[in-house]
Amino acid sequence: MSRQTSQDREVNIRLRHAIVRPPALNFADGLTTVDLGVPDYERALAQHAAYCEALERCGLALTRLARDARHPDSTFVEDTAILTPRGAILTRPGAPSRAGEVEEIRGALSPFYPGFDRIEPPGTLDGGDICEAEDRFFIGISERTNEEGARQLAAILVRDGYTPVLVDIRGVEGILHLKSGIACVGEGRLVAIDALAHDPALRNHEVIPVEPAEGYAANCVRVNDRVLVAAGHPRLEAALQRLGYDTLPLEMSEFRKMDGGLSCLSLRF
Ligand code: CIR
Repeated sequence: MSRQTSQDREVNIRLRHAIVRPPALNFADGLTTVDLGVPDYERALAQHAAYCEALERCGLALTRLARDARHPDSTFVEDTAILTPRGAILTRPGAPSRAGEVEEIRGALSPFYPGFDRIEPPGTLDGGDICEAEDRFFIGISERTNEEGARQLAAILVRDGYTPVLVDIRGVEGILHLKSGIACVGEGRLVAIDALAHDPALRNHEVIPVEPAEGYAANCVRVNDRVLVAAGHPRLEAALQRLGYDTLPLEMSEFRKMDGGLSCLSLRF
């Protein structure tokens, strides 16, 4: 492994790989809670292709999985596994229609990890509820991740030397997952929507607030030297740039219609 810079250590180790899966033709049959209309399939494919290209520009080698029409939400690969520099944990997605997505992801991760921990019944947990922030992991308890799933993951993380921090988002309106509302951009900083910005769980971080009109953009993603941001959110982008971040805006309109954000579209490690 190549030498890490001090900046790399602060955002954990430098990312090398990502797993992605384009949306299947029946992508619009997936789950959604928002009322933004039916996604345009061709546009979704084009946005996904631009997203993959952006990850490659950030230095990642991609494992591109085939489209999977058995699971209309399968483009949101992030929900199926938690990857840390010390191990891989297969999740147990909270939506029954997504349970079958995990096994195939295990196959795709097998070349990279010697073994896997798993979230076991009755635990449920979606990767979108887990936010890695240097040596701590925020674990959202949500409609998808139950207390038992959070407890199991916390035990695995403690075993591996990390600090788990639980954040109950069941009362927070308008977000499906914890990472719909917060993101770690490195250097001890979190981006957060209003409803979470003052949560005591975040007190060890500097919070970059996202104003309500730009709430969707809270799901941004630090990838090595860049921060991917959903296009059309100039105030958050400017705030990040003022702090020295090199932002990379990406069109996400079609994934947003299905409750998806930038982080959901890849597993990065
Ligand atoms: C779902 O409801 O499961 C998908 N339509 C969206 C999943 C988004 N995933 C994420 O935020 N990590």
